[in-house]
Amino acid sequence: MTDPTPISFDALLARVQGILETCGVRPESAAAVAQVIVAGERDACKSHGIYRLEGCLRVLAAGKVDPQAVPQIHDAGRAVIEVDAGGGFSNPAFYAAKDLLAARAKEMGLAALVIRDCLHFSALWHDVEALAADGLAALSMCPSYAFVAPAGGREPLLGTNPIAFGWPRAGATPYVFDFATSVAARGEIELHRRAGTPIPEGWAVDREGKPTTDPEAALAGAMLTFGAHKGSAISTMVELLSGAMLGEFMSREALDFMGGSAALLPRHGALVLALDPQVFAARSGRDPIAEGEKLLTAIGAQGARLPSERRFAARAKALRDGIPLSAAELAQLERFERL
Ligand code: NDP
Ligand code: PYC
Repeated sequence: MTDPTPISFDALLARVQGILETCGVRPESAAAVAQVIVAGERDACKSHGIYRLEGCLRVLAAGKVDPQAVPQIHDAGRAVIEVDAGGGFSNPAFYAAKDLLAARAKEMGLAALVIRDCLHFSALWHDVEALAADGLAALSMCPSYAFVAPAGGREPLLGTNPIAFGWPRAGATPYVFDFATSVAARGEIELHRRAGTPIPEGWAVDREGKPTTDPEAALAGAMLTFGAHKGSAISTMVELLSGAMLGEFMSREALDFMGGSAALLPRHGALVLALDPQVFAARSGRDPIAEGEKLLTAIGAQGARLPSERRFAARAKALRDGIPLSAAELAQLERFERL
């Protein structure tokens, strides 16, 4: 096997954006989608890095995402702001409304962004990290497509339903966690399938409901929630808050809309909450960021790592040395550039 070839963030960004534009995506949307894909690759989040480009191109070719959609903001000056992605990608819709969401959270203490009718394929840490950079705590969640069995069941019904949380820190990278409520993201299982490696025990059951470490059998069967009934309940909450409550697809409908195929990325809504810790703590006379710091440093003092520490370390390395791409990944990029 040959060593990976390093490529700079800007060079990879330009190539991914160029591929999307060639496939008909309007430049502003291509830029937003490329940012989140390349940031995932830079941070060594392979399941939502450049591997996702292939899925985006497949949905574009299937006509299940509008590449020219321009996000429309609906703002009545209240705590809930809506942005209609118009069947386009979620990332440009988020970035179209992000500054308004942050300003409203600072004005009112908390504000919510409802993203309607979007093609959602990406990692969520990108959104909460951007809000934490504005001094805000943030929660982001969305349904996905129904490949996960509820705890105690064996039929796929829930999505891999990611949830991310961000908390600002003074002079440090924010506290951010971001995970699928299934044991692993579906993308992780797909990467095992491609590599021909087994998945760890406890990730999935086969069509007969039997535990499996075979990625093919897992993709054909049902994925499992993390933490048994606890993850199942959190996943259900994600369906209710970012599906039912918004009047947007839950994961079952999202899968049906894509013809029952995981080859196409899911289309539904998303919910992003932004909270200003300074507003919440104002009457206490205490500094919420300094208070939070006591906990976060105490965790580190035990030798435990914080979520996203691995990601931030990977980012620093990639920005210094380049983003390592395998020969197969480079060949695929070149193939897409010839489309
Ligand atoms: P992981 O299990 O890889 O990571 C989950 C989180 O836990 C990360 O914040 C990670 O930080 C942190 N973490 C991992 N190990 C430790 C540890 N030992 N100590 C402390 N923290 C730790 O994520 P998933 O596979 O569940 O999800 C991957 C991505 O997939 C997410 O970004 C998610 O948004 C995305 N996704 C998107 C979906 C969609 O529909 N759009 C659906 C499902 C998932 P670190 O990164 O630093 O390791
Ligand atoms: O990895 O489960 C996943 C996923 C679904 C949609 C985007 N990512």
